This record gives sequence, C-alpha cells and structure tokens, in this order.
Amino acid sequence: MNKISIIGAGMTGATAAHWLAEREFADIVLVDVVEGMPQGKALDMLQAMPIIGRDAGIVGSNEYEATRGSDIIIITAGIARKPGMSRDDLLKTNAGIVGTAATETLKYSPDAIYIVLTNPLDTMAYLTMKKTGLPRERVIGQAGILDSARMRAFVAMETGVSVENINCYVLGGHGDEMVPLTRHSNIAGVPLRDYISADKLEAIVARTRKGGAEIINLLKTGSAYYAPAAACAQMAEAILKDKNLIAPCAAYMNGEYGLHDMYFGVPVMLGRTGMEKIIEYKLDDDEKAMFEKSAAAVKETHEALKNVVEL
Ligand code: TXD
Repeated sequence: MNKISIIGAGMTGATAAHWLAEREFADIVLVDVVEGMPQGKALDMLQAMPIIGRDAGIVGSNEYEATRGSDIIIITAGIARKPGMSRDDLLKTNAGIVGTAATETLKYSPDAIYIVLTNPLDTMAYLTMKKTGLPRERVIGQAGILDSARMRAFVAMETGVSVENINCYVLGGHGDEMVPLTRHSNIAGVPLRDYISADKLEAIVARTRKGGAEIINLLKTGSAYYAPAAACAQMAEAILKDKNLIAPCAAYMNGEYGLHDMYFGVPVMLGRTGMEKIIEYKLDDDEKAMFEKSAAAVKETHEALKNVVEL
C-alpha cells in the first residue's frame, strides 16, 4: 500500500485524510504537535472505515518517525495570523514550522514527493524546496486546483450545467492577484465567454478572486478546508496512480512564462515523479499583464522570506 503522511492534523490536514481514506489508495499518517489530537482523529476516522467499506490504515502521532517510508508528504502545519501579528511575523513563524516539517520528514522518507498547503502558499513551497534541496519535480504547492474549482462551482451555479462539463483555469499566485483565464475556460468545449454574458462572467471572476475571504467571513473562525483538502487528495492520487493529470499547481519556475527562481501557479502534469512537466499557454497581452502583476506580488513575499529566514 502507498503511504501518505500529513503534517498538521488541523482542519485541512484531517479533511485531506478523510478524502484520501475514501479513495482507498494509501495508508495515512497524521502528525501534529498537539498531544493526542492526531491520534484521536485518526482512530475516529479508522472506525468509519468498516461503515464505508474502505481498507485504509490511518494512524496519528506526535513524532516524525511515524512518517517513515512515505511516498507523499503533505504539509498543512502552520498557524493563522493572530491579532497584532504582522505578516512578517506570521511568515517567520510558519517558515519555521514548515521548514522543520520538511527537513524532519525527509530524514525518514528520502524519496517522498511534497505537496505544500501552508500559507503564504507559493512562498512556503519555495521554502520547502530550498530547505530540502529536492529537485523541483518533488515539491508542488496546492492552490490552483482550489481556485479553479471555486470558479467552476460558480459557473455551474450560474448555468445549471454539470460541474463535470465545466473547465476553468485559474493560474498565478495564491492571492488577490490570481489570474482567472476566462479565454481558456469552457463549458463542454464552448468558450465561457460565448456561454455567459460579460457582466456575469466578470462577477464570477471577482467572486473567485475573493473566494477564500468569502468563506473566512462566513466561518468567523478559521478558513476553508473541504475544497482545499479535496484538491490535495486529487494531487496525491494523480501522482501515486501516475495519471499524467494536467492541473493548475504551484511549481518552481525555471524560465517558463519568463519567470525565474520562484513558485507560481501554472498548469502542470502530475505523475509518479511528481511535477513532470509545465504546460505553457500562449498568453495575450492582457493575460501577460495579469501574470506579471501576480508574479510581482509573489516575488515580494519571497523577498520578505529571505529577510526572516536563512535559505
Ligand atoms: O489552498 C491552500 N493552499 C490553502 C491553504 C487552503 C486552506 C488552508 N491553507 C493554509 O493551510 C492555511 O492558511 C494554513 O496556513 C494551513 C492550515 O490551515 P488549517 O485550516 O488546516 O489550519 P488549522 O486547523 O489551524 O491546522 C493547522 C495545524 C494545527 O492542528 C496545529 O496544531 C498544527 O497545524 N501545527 C503543527 N503541526 C505539526 N508541527 C508543527 N510544528 C505545527 N505547528 C502547528
């Protein structure tokens, strides 16, 4: 059986374990610093397996040793910004948590592929790659599948068409400057721009950009986790089943789209070696301008990281 370890058994981590267990292609380990919590969640989830008829092993631990021999490591560990905490303070704290999670797990799973979720996403993926020294194929950030799924859900709500027929591509950094590519999006092959009026499409794009904030405002405490965790499970499945699935993910840029030495959301091919290939769309001038703006925002956070930790 494949083995997937999830570092951070909070809302996103535990929900990812749930989606993964339902798919029954890997045993799962949940690791968290909170004593008893990952063990309790794992035991509870394990006891659901006879009911849903899935043979997935699920264990919880406070020790990295439990992750030994993992095929995939998913990092969701981190803290949310607290009142009075600056963005740089948060960056420093989460960089410490993610950096340790990455280097400690690598000791026990030298061949693992990393999927990073902790925010600021693009920068935490960058940090994971730098701290582990792994090739870019083996460190991938999750953001684009989620952002694209939000747009797909909104298009389905607007049109009444099955979500399965709706293809949307949201690229760029995981933030307000994300880039919803309406020209490349379609409903069963019909361009989205031909199917939905311009003002409705504009409203969908705006709602997609603020998709995370909309949920934070509703929940009051915490942020979205069902959809982010489902995205993460899809990535893990595509990798372990060697599907060559093309999906928007944060990948290390080595000249693609004119970008260098940074993580950025682009369509990638996911297979057994991880991020197997970056797909380059032909962008028009408007799209290029949106990419540049988004890339500048991500670069800024990368630079801020270099001021608070040594890479
Ligand atoms: O699309 C995306 N990339 C995202 C990102 C979508 C959803 C959530 N996203 C980010 O993931 C979010 O902004 C946070 O940075 C992380 C985790 O979000 P989640 O909602 O799961 O937060 P929780 O519920 O607070 O869980 C975090 C857990 C919590 O149980 C802590 O005890 C644990 O992380 N934690 C640690 N685990 C292991 N090791 C260390 N050092 C540690 N520190 C905290």
